[in-house]
Amino acid sequence: MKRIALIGMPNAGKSTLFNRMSGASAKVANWPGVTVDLLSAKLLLAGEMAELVDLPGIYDLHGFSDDEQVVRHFLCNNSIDLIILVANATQVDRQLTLALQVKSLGLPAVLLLNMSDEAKKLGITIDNEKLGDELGYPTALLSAKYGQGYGEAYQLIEKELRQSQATPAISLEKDFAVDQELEDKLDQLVRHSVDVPVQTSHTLTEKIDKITLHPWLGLPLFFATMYMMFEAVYTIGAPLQDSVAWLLEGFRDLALVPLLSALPPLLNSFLLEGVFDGVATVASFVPVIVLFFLFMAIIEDSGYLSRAAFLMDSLMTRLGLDGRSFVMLLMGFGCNVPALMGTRTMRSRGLRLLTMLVIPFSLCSARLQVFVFMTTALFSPEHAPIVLFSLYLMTFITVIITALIFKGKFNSQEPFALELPPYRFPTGRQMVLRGWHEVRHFLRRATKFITIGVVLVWILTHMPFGVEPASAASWSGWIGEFMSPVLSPAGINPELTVALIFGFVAKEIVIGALAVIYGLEGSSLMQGIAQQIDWVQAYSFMLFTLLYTPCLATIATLRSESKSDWYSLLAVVWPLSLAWAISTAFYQAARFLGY
Ligand SMILES: Nc1nc2c(ncn2[C@@H]2O[C@H](COP(=O)(O)OP(=O)(O)OP(=O)(O)O)[C@@H](O)[C@H]2O)c(=O)[nH]1
Ligand SMILES: [Mg+2]
Repeated sequence: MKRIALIGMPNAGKSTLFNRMSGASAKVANWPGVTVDLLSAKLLLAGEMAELVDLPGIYDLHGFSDDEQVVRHFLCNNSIDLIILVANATQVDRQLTLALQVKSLGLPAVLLLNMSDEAKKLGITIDNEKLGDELGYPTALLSAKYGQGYGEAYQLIEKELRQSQATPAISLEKDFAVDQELEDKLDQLVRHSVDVPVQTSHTLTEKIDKITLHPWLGLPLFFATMYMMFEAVYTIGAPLQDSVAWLLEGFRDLALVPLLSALPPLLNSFLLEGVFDGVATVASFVPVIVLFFLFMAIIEDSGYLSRAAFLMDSLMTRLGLDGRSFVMLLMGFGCNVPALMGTRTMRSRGLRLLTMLVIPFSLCSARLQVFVFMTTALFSPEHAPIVLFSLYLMTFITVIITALIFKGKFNSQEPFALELPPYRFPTGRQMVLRGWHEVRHFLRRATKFITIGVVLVWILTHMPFGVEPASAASWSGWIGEFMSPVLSPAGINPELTVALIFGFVAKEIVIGALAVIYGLEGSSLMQGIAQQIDWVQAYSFMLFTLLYTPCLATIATLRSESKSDWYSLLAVVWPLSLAWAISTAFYQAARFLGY
């Protein structure tokens, strides 16, 4: 099978093109360093199946950060039939160095000058035929996002692929042409075929930046935006969740209950109160999660992330972190795993380890489900969004505490230069892809962890045979009892304890587990819990859920990215201790104050 690789500088639009060509839903965002790992897809090109590989962005082939190593490693270990060089057409003068390096290695390639829509708006004209002739690579103008020039680019790729011979894996030790020589060549290329108006500026971007980057308005505006986003997720999401839960309840009562009634009671309870209640309770949150990711997509794809990095950089530096760490924390609101991997762009190991230590405090979408559930059950609709936002603030408080304590141990001097990309607006297509990606991600986790988790919880609550489910005599009762000296100071009762234990595997299981433990589902589960615990206990439980040891996938990623057992142990034990300390302090203080 022929192999094609996408190579280009960060944020040039490789993943956008990859998605367009293969129909995949690789993550796209207006931030350099989104793709940090190989991603491949198969597609029919020039009459045969080909493998298309999306790679992390690189500034040049000499780079040594972990994401750049991925590219080097790929080039050195795979034969490649064609390289698609993706360059940002508004920055040809800087982006062609890479093309020249690839050329000097003698690799077959086509050059696509992407973002031609932006170049056009800026009045930049590029004679792509001439540029291609001088460079020695077929060249086309393209807008991967909006589709202009896509047909031509596609034909070009097919034509080259038919002609090209696989080149064996290359050795990057090989000397490139001397850099000065490349520089001169680049100068000449640009002078002959690119016409840039004397003054180019993204005027709209500049206007917006006057407000968003305002010295004292910028940060409050940023936090207000985030608050509005969470408020919107809650106010739109909670009713959506409600309706899905209502539909699932209807399905249960009208179809499942009669259907399963002939089964022996224990099996009936296993299927209905174990598998169905558990999984359905978690599934009812899918709309909230999709909604949340659509908002995140707007923030990420607009370029506001880079502004956040800019605004927070000096504060973060005082904590031993930098603007990129802050952006990774925000990305962690979606899922901690890709955020942890996103730190690969950092060259300093100290900075990387410290950032990876704080990312798991980021309130990910799995935890969001638990909190939407708990706040809806125990707080009024006016208070719920504020409670939710306070948990997001808690993320930052614990990040600050952690960074201050550990910054001496993981220090770094890596300078961080930030380029602010122009504002871009996500297209409907990108939003649909993103939403779909999240639904699939959920289904994968559902089949992998959530079902197994709720089944295990059912077994624990119903064994040994004949006990009152989830009573003190059941296995789960024993576990809750056993752990109670540790968790009762935090106001966490035995039922919640069992849910927390399973939340260690994946945080979504927490609500699934509660459904199974209480033998209830949907709105009746919320009422059931509201009768059992008060808001102080609920908030303490949420604090614990937010902060304690991240899920298994996060731990596995921490281990594989750090390659250190000691570090991984620290990353498990520290959040667990902090979770206990903070929830206990909160609970005791609240009770002391008479709440
Ligand atoms: N205006 C415009 N924006 C584009 C185009 N192609 C991509 N973008 C935007 O550019 C940004 C970066 O796109 P990505 O596809 O994530 O870029 P990438 O090269 O994969 O970036 P890394 O993975 O970080 O190396 C996103 O905001 C895209 O929506 C285009 O043709 N025109
Ligand atoms: Mg990418």
